[in-house]
Amino acid sequence: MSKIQEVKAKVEIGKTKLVPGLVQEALDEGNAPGEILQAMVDSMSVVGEKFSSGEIFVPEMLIAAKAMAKGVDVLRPLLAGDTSASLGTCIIGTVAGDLHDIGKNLVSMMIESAGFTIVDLGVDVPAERFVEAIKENENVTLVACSGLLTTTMPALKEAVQTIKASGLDVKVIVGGAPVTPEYAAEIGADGFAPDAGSAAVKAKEMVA
Ligand code: B1M
Repeated sequence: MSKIQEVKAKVEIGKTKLVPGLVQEALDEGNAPGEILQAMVDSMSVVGEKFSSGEIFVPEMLIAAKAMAKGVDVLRPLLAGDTSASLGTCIIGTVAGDLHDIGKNLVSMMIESAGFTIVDLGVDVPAERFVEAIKENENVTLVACSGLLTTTMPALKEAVQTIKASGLDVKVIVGGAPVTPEYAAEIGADGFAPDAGSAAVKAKEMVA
């Protein structure tokens, strides 16, 4: 089994202590950080499928997520790149009712590397909290809202509409597995991205 396959297999079964070392070994073997990250993203798809089919339950899903987060920590310095430019501050969070943060953290890392200062509000963020954070922080140019559940898509809509109703001059980007470009447009977001890499590109375009 290649090191990348080992990383994938160990993330799937939530081997939190083993994953960082395996990720490092995969890097030492010359594998690209993006390739290792993709293997871990693929693991989470497998975990999701196993959860859907009743083969595993929430605790197993949770430890797999923790294992992936530990692996991402090893890759972070290699993926984050140059953070010297300043495109202003980006407030980021996962919307109310939603506790998923792996995708949001990847998006945060990539947007930071595009040249934004990040203020991460975490998960389960009420709509009004985004507005407070825009007011509390200097030079906020962008708000990034993540949502992973079909049941929290209305919370995404509420977040965007509350930010827009505040009259504050910021752009709003949304994304997450159930979000489509059509839904993003329908709820009044200024931008949408399907993944972390394109979120960084889009974020830059939006504030240019
Ligand atoms: Co949850 N969960 N989960 N879960 N979970 C999903 C999302 C699910 C698809 C699994 C399944 O059934 N197959 C399903 C949702 C179904 C649906 O809504 N239709 C689901 C469910 C049902 C639930 C619970 C309701 C289960 C329960 O309690 N019965 C519960 C809800 C809790 C809550 O939030 N209130 C729940 C709980 C959890 C855990 C806490 C155990 C854990 C999360 C831990 C954590 O995040 N710290 C968890 C996990 C791990 C998953 C899966 C397996 C993996 C998610 C993940 O991290 N993927 C997931 C199945 C799956 O995704 N296939 C599942 C990897 C990550 C890199 O991808 O987050 O999609 P993703 O992010 C991508 C893009 O979406 C995009 O870029 C990212 C990187 O490229 N993106 C953006 C994300 N945000 C963006 C923002 C942007 C732009 C792009 O701009 C701002």
